[in-house]
Amino acid sequence: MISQHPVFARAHTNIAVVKYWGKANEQIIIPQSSSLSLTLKEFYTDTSAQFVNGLSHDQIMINHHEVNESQKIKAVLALVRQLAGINTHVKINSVNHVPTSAGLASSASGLSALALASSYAAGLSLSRRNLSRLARHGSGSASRSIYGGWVEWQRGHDDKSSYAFPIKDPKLNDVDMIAVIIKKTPKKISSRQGMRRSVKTSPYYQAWKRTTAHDLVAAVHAIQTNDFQTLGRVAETNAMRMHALTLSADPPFTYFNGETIKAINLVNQMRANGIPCYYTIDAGPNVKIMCRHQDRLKIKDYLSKFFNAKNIVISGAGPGAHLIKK
Ligand code: 2P0
Repeated sequence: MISQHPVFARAHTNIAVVKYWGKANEQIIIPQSSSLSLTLKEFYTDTSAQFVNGLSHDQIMINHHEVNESQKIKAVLALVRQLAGINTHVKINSVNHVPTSAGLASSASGLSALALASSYAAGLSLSRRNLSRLARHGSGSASRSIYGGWVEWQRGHDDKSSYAFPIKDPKLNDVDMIAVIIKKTPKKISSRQGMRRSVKTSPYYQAWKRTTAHDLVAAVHAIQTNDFQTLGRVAETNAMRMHALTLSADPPFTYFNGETIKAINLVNQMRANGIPCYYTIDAGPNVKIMCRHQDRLKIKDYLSKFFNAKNIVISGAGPGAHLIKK
């Protein structure tokens, strides 16, 4: 039965250490390869959902603005209605505590929170696995934000087999991510367009698929054996190889800007000075620096000499998507 009251859910973003960059099926979002991420405590989306009889259309508010055209949101809502056997329209209110479209994966937290809030509001009680599959239909990376901590999204080969799950027995439990927020304006080439172009035109795409499969195995092993150095090396290499797919596409493009390169150089300097830290970069100019909790403040202090301290945000691991009371 559909809920008579709004249902509130919170989901946190995640940052991939082994990246998802390309779809095998664009319709239902089956990726070309598996990926691995850490869910982050400091960045999240709160979403409420209520199906209301007699409503003539879906009313969707994101950050207090009405949104009409969102393929990602429509994909999730269509599936929820199909699963619940209803035609009722819905009121959605979503607020990001993440800079939208700044390469900090607001779609991961947003679509994950939407999957939980809307399915629950429609009277469904989905398992975590099915929530992950539902969120995946909205946005690939959202499938991982259903869970907290270290999470793998297994590629699978169809709708049923492509879902995320938490890494078993993680031993690396003191990793923080330091986000250097370089630019908050929306990017010119969406992840969706960028990955499509890379799959279609980069001559390196097959090499990426081969190497990223090895990276995944190495990263999982590093997490399970408390091997921070290996995880960091794998994450950096994997991120740079992902960005090589944008540089090698036709026409080529990049999400980096000058400040991105500056942050990369600073990480290399800190490491040369004996501070263990590694960078990763998503589909935007921001740089996220992976470190152990004990080193986070000295890294922030050092970065603050070169970037505005307000734009340097430290986050530990966060929880999976959950319902909240308002
Ligand atoms: C990731 N990114 O693994 C990769 C790394 C960005 C770079 O997943 O088309 O919003 O909605 O499935 O998940 C961002 O892309 O793309 C992303 P869609 P999504 O986190």
